[in-house]
Amino acid sequence: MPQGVQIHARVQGAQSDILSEPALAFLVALHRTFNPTRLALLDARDVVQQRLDGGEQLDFPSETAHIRADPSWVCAPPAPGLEDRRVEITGPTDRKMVINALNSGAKAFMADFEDSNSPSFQNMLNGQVNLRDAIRRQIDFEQGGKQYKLTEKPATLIVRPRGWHLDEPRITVDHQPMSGSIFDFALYFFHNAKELIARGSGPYFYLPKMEHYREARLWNDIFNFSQAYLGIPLGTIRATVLIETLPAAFHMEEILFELRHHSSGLNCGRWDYIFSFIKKRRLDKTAVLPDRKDVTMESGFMDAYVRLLIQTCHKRRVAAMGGMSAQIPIKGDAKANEVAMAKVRADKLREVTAGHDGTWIAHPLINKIAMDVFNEHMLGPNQYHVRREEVVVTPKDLLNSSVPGKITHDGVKSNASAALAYCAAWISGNGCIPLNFLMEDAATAEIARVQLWQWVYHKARLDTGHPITASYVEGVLREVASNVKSLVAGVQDKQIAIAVEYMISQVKADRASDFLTSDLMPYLEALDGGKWIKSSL
Ligand SMILES: *[C@@H]1O[C@H](CO)[C@@H](O)[C@H](O)[C@H]1NC(C)=O
Ligand SMILES: *[C@@H]1O[C@H](CO)[C@@H](O)[C@H](O)[C@H]1NC(C)=O
Ligand SMILES: CC(=O)N[C@H]1CO[C@H](CO)[C@@H](O)[C@@H]1O
Repeated sequence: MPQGVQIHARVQGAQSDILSEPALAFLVALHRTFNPTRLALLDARDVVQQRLDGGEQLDFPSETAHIRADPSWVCAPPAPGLEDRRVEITGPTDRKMVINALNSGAKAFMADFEDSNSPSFQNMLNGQVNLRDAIRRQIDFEQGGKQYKLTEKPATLIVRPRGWHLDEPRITVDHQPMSGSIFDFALYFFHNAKELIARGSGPYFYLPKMEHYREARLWNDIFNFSQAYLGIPLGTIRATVLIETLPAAFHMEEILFELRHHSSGLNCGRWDYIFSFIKKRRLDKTAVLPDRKDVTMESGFMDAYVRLLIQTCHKRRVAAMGGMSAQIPIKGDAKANEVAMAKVRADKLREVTAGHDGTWIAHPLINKIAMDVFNEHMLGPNQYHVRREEVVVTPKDLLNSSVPGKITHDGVKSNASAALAYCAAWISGNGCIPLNFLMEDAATAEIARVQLWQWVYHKARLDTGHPITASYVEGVLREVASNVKSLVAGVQDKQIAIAVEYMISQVKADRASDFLTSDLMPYLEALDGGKWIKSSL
């Protein structure tokens, strides 16, 4: 073990190949070089939040006006396997899912260590093992008479590491927890970059939840360092940044600029964006939103951000990726299924006609629907020529919170139920659950959590005039708790009880927490058979 490293959880079987001595040495080098910057950038987020709490409004940064005004710079050309991204499938990294997603017919698979994954150490390490084996085509297996086998031309693999705010508390370096982002990125890169290049692909990433262009600069510095460390050419890595926080919408050009040697575009992370919109403007009474189902892509602030993202990406010649429709197929009810699939089709049509170069799906059976829409309306590999020069998006547009809709008892109830079900599942080691035929991940659960907080904090009222008080929401949470077991397979009473207490404490809090995934992290300890140190956050 390199000096200064400690592992605080059980590591067994193939997992120990992932945490090999040279891989740990790489983690240590990255941690010592870059973790101080990460911590400083997280502190800077708090400073921005305090200013917003004090009534300041977000704006495009003045110090980088010259970067936005300079038409001459463009991003790196598409790397092998990323030339045409019309449909990308996303999902966690279990072995079966990895095979099904790579075989789905989608152009790319975003293998997710982030919001659709519960970050128990077992999940993180097994995911690395599965990706390593998939890249080397050593992943085929048989179970219950069924063959799981990679096809000849699997999707291009893109990996999403955790965001900057998450620690990896099971590994400490010099008694400090590692960064979850660095851990996920580094292990995947270290074990697979050369193999991917040799097979005609490359190390590709999706980068989540950034809030400032300096956070993109940190990623770029890590990319340069890592490519030099392994001796592969600078500019081999590609990264698509999810624009899914409100502050990042004001930094789109700067984020592309920082990553321009490694950028493969931006993506509209719509669910986290709604979550961030509520959270960043938590004290702003004018930002209170109606029921989650009313906050659609046509809402003023959502529409403005989509248009600005497409315009920005095409100006800099990279992909403007669309987002996820959460609908999944409804088996055994043809009529309901047709309604759900029509929603997916309409959403994909909106994206392709707006100028997006590709979109996301959460289920293999949706691939054909999305593919048909894009094939019909996007004839070449991308739509970079759709420049959207007519688009003018102002800060006011990005902050336009006038969304038609109401807050209803049903809205409170279904959000309470979604938040509880998700938190309970997450604690049990599952980060992605189908609920009422929608795929819920951490981002959608986060919307439910902060909406409940926002309505209580701002003393909002239901459409009936009934005040939304903490005790009313507490009553709803306790009432719907009894249904959670029937909603999600495999959760235990203890986990539901933790979720209920957590959500009640959130609703009553003076401020909702930043992330449920940080708050609930200590409960995952039980799954890892070890006693790891508490997260530093
Ligand atoms: C990172 O690498 C690129 C080449 O891909 C180079 O142009 C750039 O200057 C490097 N950045 C830093 C901060 O070293
Ligand atoms: C805000 O967005 C709505 C669409 O949801 C739009 O009708 C309205 O004109 C916008 N308001 C302003 C001030 O631009
Ligand atoms: C009415 C409303 O907005 N309810 C949403 C709350 O969250 C659940 C969980 O996914 C959704 O299904 C509802 O649409």
